[in-house]
Amino acid sequence: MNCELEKPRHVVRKFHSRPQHEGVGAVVRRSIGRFELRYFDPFLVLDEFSVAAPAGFPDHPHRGNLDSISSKGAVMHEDFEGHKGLIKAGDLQWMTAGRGIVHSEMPAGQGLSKGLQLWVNLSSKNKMIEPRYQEIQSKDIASTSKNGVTVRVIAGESMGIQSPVYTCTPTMYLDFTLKPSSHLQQPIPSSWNAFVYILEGEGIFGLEKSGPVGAHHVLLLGQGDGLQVWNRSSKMLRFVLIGGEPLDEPVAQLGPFVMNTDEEIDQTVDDFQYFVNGFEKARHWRSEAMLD
Ligand code: FJE
Ligand code: FE
Repeated sequence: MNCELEKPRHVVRKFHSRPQHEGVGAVVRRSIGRFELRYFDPFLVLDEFSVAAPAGFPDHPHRGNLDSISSKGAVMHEDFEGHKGLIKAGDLQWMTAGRGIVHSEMPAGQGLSKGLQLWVNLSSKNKMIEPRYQEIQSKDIASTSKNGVTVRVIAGESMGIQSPVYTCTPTMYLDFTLKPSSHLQQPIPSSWNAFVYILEGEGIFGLEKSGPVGAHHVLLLGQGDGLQVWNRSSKMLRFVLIGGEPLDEPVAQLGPFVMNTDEEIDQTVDDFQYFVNGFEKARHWRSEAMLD
């Protein structure tokens, strides 16, 4: 690659994500957001999900965070604003919950729906914005390949290409595939927190002398201006590199409600219960998934 890093980041913590139950009958591997790793500013949750009907994530609310789904196998999404759509294999949905959303996320079609769900925190000034969606079909996700390295740019930029997704909290989300014997150097803004989640194969991350790490591991990166990765195995290596500007604000969280103070959480619970301040439409709405 054409860029030389001055201070490559090293891996400072490593966790293996085991399957756990979430939603209704669904199984996820949670990396960020698990007990030992409650919060990695600005990231609240990263789940690798693998779900088949009738299991899924029926009607539930969000406030104060945004979440993205990138899927491998279809997920049907619908919300109380009447927004509805199928997230197909390779597609991306970036939802900014803001002041409030109630939605359902259910697998569609035969077999397993797999993918990643990331929850990014919003700064105090953005927590109560109007909810919005950005949906991008697989064919429209910016992608490029060079010297055995392929990147799909979900958010941010890499290898000279840029994602059209706008993120309120500055975020980089890159989906890399490295052929055997390939090497990657990816710049990351020095003030950002960043981590890797490995989906397939095994790779050497950070220090060339370190041992290879395999699928379902999350690697938190230390300080520096970028990341180096080597694929010395005989198989494809696939991982995501996710980074974000830390908010450096207090976090008060009750499940899908993420605010700054306990008072704001109490207010949110009231708002949801009494259908006010953004939750008006929750009074009469049920997803089709719930009506079946
Ligand atoms: C949620 C429990 C949940 N990971 N991965 C509590 F499971 C969820 C939730 C999800 C989810 C949805 C998809 Cl499609 C994929 C997920 C958790 O919906 F929001 C709360 N509050
Ligand atoms: Fe949700």
